[in-house]
Amino acid sequence: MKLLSLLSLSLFSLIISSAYAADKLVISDAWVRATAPGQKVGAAYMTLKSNADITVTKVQSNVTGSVEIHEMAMKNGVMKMRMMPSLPLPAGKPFKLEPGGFHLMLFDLKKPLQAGGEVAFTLEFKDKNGKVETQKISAPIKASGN
Ligand SMILES: [Cu+2]
Repeated sequence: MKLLSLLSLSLFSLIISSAYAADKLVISDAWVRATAPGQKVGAAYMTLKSNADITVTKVQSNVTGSVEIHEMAMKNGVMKMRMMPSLPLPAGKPFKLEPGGFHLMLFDLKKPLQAGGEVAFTLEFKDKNGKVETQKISAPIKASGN
């Protein structure tokens, strides 16, 4: 009996710790803008929220080998995009990648992204101790965000 309760206790803590790891980075409202035939560049949007201070260091996708984190901002009256080598996410604060702002840029698309399809992403991030983890998400392809 004692052994059994000890076992269930360790099982319980195992479940708690794995749930915590999975919840560290929560991704919601992800979508990818459909592209026209011949269009080689696409964009993806999502809301990122972490329960700890983390930095997103790398994004991978199944539709292209080249994904960059971009910031879009008005500079001297001109809309410009800037590549972010990494994206710091403060704990508990939702961070939106949305049209006209931050986004994921998908380069060298092998084929058009058609509405109704899905794109898989893997986000790699590290915590403040440098521990690297990944989070996967599947994002629907849509003509617009609505
Ligand atoms: Cu861009």
